[in-house]
Amino acid sequence: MAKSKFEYVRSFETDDTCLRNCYIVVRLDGRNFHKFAAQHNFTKPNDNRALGLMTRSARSVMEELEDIVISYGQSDEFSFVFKRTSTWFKRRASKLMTHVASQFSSSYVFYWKEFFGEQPLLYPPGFDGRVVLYPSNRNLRDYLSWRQADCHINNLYNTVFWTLVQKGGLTTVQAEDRLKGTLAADKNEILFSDFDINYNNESAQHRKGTALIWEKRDETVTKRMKVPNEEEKDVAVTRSRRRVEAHHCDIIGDQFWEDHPEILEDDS
Ligand code: DGT
Ligand code: MG
Ligand code: MG
Ligand code: MG
Ligand code: MG
Repeated sequence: MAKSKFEYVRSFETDDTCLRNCYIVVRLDGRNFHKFAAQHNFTKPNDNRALGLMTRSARSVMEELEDIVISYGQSDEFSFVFKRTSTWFKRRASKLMTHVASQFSSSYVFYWKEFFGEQPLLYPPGFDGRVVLYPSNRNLRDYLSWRQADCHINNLYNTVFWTLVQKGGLTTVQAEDRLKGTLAADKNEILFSDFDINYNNESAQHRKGTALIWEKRDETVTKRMKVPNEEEKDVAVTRSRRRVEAHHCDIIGDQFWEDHPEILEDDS
């Protein structure tokens, strides 16, 4: 077909192909969720409706887009890991990132009611996205460890802070003062001694965040079947189905990765 004289503008497009053999990580983060959380009365420090909606939206991303092997979320962020051999959208960073961000954002709005009921969504939320490449399993695990460590540090701080305010009667300024310079052990001690709270018994979802992975599960359904020379009858049929499953466990140590060897591909 003849080309128009305008065709040349295509050559202005730049190549953003992700380097081969690398895991492609897309991390999304809610835009100005400090305000969004306040305006929608998110409970402090953790709102289970909001966390549930984030997880539901991430599940939709995994189910609708190809080649995501694990995703990890906490607070207003979610990271999606594409397998290193993925050729989805020719590994073009902008395509991958925008598909993840738009699928996630539309799901967040679409499923809002399932988690917030009659409480209205006051304005359209947005999420930023970035792409980072990790060339080795060690680098990828360290990336996910970094996000989970961030979850732990923030959640420990926020748990003590809001306990001091909500149960200890301190003002937010006093609570901030009380926590200045304290280490993790000190924070655990405040919770335990002053409020009889063992941090390790707090919600795993809040302490560890949420890892979503694909798992095979046997599913049994009863089917009405016509058996030769007999009348129709109910027969139990078991088949193996891939499903996205949520884990709220440690992903920094080796155990999780040994339990799920199919997530990472060989480094060699
Ligand atoms: P950004 O990302 O630079 O546009 O700005 P923010 O405000 O989204 O900041 P970010 O992402 O560093 O921090 C996340 C904010 O979201 C933080 O202010 C606390 C809020 N948030 C996230 N999850 C919850 C929750 O479950 N409950 C409450 N109350 N707030 C939450
Ligand atoms: Mg930020
Ligand atoms: Mg944010
Ligand atoms: Mg954030
Ligand atoms: Mg099109």
